[in-house]
Amino acid sequence: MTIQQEVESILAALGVPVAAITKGELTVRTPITGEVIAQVPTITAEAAQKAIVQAHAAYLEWRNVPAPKRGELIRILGEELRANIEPLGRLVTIETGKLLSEGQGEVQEMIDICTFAAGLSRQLAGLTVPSERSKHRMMETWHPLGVVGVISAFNFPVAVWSWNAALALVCGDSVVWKPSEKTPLTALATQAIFERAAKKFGGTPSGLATLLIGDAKVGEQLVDSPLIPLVSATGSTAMGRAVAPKLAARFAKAILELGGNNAAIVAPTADLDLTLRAIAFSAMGTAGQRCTTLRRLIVHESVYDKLVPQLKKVYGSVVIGDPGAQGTLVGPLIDERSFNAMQKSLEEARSAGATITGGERISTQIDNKQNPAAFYVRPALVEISSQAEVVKRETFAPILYVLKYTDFAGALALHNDVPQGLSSSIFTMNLREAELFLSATGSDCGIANVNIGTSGAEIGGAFGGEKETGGGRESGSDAWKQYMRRATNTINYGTDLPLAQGVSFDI
Ligand code: UN1
Repeated sequence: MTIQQEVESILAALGVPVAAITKGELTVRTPITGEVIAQVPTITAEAAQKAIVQAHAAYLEWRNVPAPKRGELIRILGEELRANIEPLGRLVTIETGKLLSEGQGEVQEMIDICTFAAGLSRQLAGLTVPSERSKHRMMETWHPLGVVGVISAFNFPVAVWSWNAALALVCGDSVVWKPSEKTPLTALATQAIFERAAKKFGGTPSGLATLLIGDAKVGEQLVDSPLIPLVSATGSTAMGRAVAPKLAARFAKAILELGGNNAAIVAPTADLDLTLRAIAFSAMGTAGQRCTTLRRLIVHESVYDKLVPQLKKVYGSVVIGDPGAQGTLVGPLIDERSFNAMQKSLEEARSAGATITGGERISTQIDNKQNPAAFYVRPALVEISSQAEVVKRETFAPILYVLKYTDFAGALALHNDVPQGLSSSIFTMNLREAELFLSATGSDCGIANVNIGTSGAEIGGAFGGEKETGGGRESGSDAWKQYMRRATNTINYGTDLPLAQGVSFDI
């Protein structure tokens, strides 16, 4: 069976009609071989506008459904995803080039957020606040917000939708989704799975969760629509820079999950065996294409000569190739553009005096064929003496910059001296260093870890970062509050009308 045939059979089994993937203007390729696997129709501006209006109507209805009932829809969605973890995970692998276990892991992340959101649907609770006035009560109520626009990236093509959609839907919102143009197939499959869940639930307002496949213009429609009070956008810092001011200008809310330039400090007492394994997964996993990928390693001079040669060995021997094959650890880059960007950054690092191991293109035979349109690379280890401009930039590819440090304060300064602030780690057995790293004067990131890598966060915590990463938080903890509006209520159950702050106003 060819990859294209496999894609068609997976999609048919998941409920996506063949016409939805054969007769369109958007060309979809698999990064595994670079071959075309589908032609997907895109939406017109008028149809997108209609869909947004329909989503608004759906919200007006859905907000009246009790929250625990809304949670039931998401519980069913989780069950449907669980039943389809293998085919959907495989489709994620085909469309993004992730390993099979990473593709399935992504679907597991969707299932986990559904479990979380179903429970949350009974916990959308506000505080009761003591009033300064006699016979008064104050409380807060959380209400549904409206239509939530979701713009997602190719690297987590379906999990990011689920983080947003599962929360938004239990919160009483409707969702309009514009996926990456590189990954419309997994989006179509997810939409079909959602529709099946909605049917099992007993029907939902039409347009409750809508998929809009199109280019950046569709994203702009979401950003500009007065019917959309919240846009959750994942992608580059450049995209965030374009989107944020537009949302601010119309006082809409934004959840921005943009670039990361994640670092780990390896201290003198680090458990080097564990550290090595953690670095390998964080830096090379998903071919360096996670926003949480480890991009900078700050190593104490006393362990540098022990750790770095070991790392070089791992980088030199890691199996690169078909992400669907047993034993592969590094799959392809998403496309040629990504490969060129990687080479450009490596060139820049070389000019800045770096010593580079790896980074070259690897030719991989898949199905006994050479695939000139597929881009496999050996992950690059780049030893560099200072944080040159290229180190401060996020290159979405497997490049790990390695820096040496002498004192802990210097390591922390290096760590925070980049424009991005998503994820971070320290490897140490020294309690003082670990606690300092997590303190207010330590890592300035939204995620700070001890003795685990920067990537692979669980859904239970709030996910996102500071500075150019955009400041948004998705997924667990109290991220749900962004998908609702808070009303503060004061109730007078007495016969007097005392005014706050002791103001008198006798008429
Ligand atoms: C992303 O790369 O956009 O923490 C999300 C992780 C995953 C999510 C990454 N759970 O690596």
